[in-house]
Amino acid sequence: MSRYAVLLSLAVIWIGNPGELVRLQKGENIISYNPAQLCFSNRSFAFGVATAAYQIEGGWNASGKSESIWDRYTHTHPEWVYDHENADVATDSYHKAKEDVQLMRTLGVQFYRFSISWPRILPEGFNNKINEDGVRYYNELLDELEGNKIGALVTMYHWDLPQSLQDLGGWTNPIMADYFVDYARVLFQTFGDRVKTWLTFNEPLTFCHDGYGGGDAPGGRASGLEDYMCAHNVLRAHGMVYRMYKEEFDKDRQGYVGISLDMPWMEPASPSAADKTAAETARQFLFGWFAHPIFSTQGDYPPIMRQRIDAISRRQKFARSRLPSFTEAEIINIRGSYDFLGLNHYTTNLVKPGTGKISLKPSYDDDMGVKLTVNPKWPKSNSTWLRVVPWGFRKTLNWIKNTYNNPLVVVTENGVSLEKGLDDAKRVNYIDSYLRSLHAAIYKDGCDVVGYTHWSLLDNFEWMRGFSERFGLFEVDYRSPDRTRTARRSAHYYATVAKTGCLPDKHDYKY
Ligand code: GBH
Repeated sequence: MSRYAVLLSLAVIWIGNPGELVRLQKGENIISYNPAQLCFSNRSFAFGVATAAYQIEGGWNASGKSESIWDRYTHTHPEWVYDHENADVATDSYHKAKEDVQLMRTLGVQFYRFSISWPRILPEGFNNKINEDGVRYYNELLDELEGNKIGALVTMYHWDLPQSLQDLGGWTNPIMADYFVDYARVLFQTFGDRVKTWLTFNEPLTFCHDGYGGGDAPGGRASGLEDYMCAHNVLRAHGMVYRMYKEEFDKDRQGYVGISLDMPWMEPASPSAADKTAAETARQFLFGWFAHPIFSTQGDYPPIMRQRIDAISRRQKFARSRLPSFTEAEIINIRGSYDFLGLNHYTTNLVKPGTGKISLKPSYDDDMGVKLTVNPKWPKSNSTWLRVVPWGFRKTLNWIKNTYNNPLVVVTENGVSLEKGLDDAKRVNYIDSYLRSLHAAIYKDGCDVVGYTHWSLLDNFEWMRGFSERFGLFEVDYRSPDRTRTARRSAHYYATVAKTGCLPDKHDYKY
């Protein structure tokens, strides 16, 4: 078997044990690539699992926690959720920190990506009142992780805005950026001694586009307006938090702040020039919207968004573009505000140009002007939007490498939803095929990826789909008061990957 060396600029991020140094090195290194056995080189590549506060914690009003926009939404409009459920209890992880960490221990993962609930830490939304029991819970979780030598990658915002702040306009209100900075400062002060790797936001595309532009909480349903306002303030907030962290908390440059952005691969529906252009436009609208201001050398919104939205706004007789403008100072503040890029990747779409019709009513879809489809032959999952297309992962990573000068990437989510059941061979195949694609992106193409996070540790509340879509390595029995967790076949498979750093032969793990 031919063994050959690939020269790549190696950047190592250690999502280490809390309390230990998190180190980042950039330099030249040689990693050997052996196609016979796919290994992720050495322990500098980390495997983890992810969850999010609202989806697992439960304890929605326990010990001082206030209402989030998702509590309000699911309580007032249960019929908007597929199975009319809510996450009042969810997997009850608020009472099961120890048990959850034990699950991770059996997986042998190097880190846990979880999110902190803003309304649990700051019930008023503001930093005038800190909820001690909220702090206690995350301290307990961090202690437990440390005791089990599992690192922490912490998301500050995974969609559960305090309702009190939504009452002030939420992310459409520019002042929200200041309140987010106040919240982030509390997190750095309280947990920053142990947590060295942070994500400001999870998927602003989803919570701005689906939440403010569409029907997800808080249900703004103002596409082409509120979604752009939300994104604008989120980007400002992200830049401000990054700078604040570096100035106030990270003098010795041992901490890392990034953001998680989601990107389905956008594949041209045909090799035609029109389809290729449409696919690139879609990438810029979906990913570039957030990535261009932060990760490109120019900063600011992608030129194609500026052009299209300005022009369409004019045709709709708006006095100004519906896409807000940054000040020069904001552009500079946001540009380069990252230590790494968090990528959430699940699936692929085919892209061709849209009809070109522009309605009078503002619409993000009209602004983007493309038509997204899938190849009906691509294997299905239990989510309509998610088809299994492993090669799209490699293309996504290469596009990021080429577009943003090969930034340091941590895959912060990847996974698949299936029916209930422990023998989830399809999930094993999904992970295996996506990891092969990731491996090629790193060792054949030189993409600078240093970590992989599986979504999810366990089944949880899947937003608008309630409990009907299951993404867990561990199955959760929602009918048992204990919310009993049971390892699926994929948990055994993933444990082998996480413990050895190599992809086993499919029959080479115990189940
Ligand atoms: C992630 O988003 C989330 O970060 C995570 O919380 C979630 O549990 C996980 O995915 C699994 O879904 O129903 O047709 O309107 C992934 C990106 C964006 C995919 C919103 C689903 C809704 C499509 N998601 N999208 S649709």
